[in-house]
Amino acid sequence: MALLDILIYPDSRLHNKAKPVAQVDSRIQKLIDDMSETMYTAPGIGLAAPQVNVPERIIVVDISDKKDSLLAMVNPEIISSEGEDEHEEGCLSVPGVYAPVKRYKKIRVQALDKDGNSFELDAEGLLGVCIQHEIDHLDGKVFVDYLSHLKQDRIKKKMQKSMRHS
Ligand code: GNR
Ligand code: NI
Repeated sequence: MALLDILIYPDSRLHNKAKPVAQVDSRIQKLIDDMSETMYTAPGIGLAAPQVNVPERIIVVDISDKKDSLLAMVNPEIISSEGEDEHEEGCLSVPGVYAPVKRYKKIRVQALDKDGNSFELDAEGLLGVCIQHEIDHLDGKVFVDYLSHLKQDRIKKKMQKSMRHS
């Protein structure tokens, strides 16, 4: 396995739309392993392939305390949703920044698993938030895109400053 480098906002590659995976083969399985290792090491509760500069529709999520409940989703799609709720979010691509974002309260998601088999999942709470955050990354969206332009400008400056000092 290998640790992958995570792109940091504002990086234009975080704003590209990712392509669907045509076939879940050994290349995709290895990428899922490397993404999982990268997520657990960060540490984070989710990671989307575009964050590690792979423009394909793959996400990994694990919200468990013991880090033993890995969920890998290829070509995930929200097939139904209910309600709205606001949660504080953070992102490995925007380190040190936290802000509330409005999301669906409940979602039903369809995806392919690591073996290429289709499955559906109902999610709410932190799992639902995290899956919506990751699917946004596949569509080229970062959570700060939902904030005011003034806040976005402040965050960009903060990120550029921290890059200069690292
Ligand atoms: O580690 C993460 N924590 C988190 C907290 C609240 C809402 C969303 C997230 S996802 C984030 C990891 C990440 O950046 N995934 O893209
Ligand atoms: Ni993120």
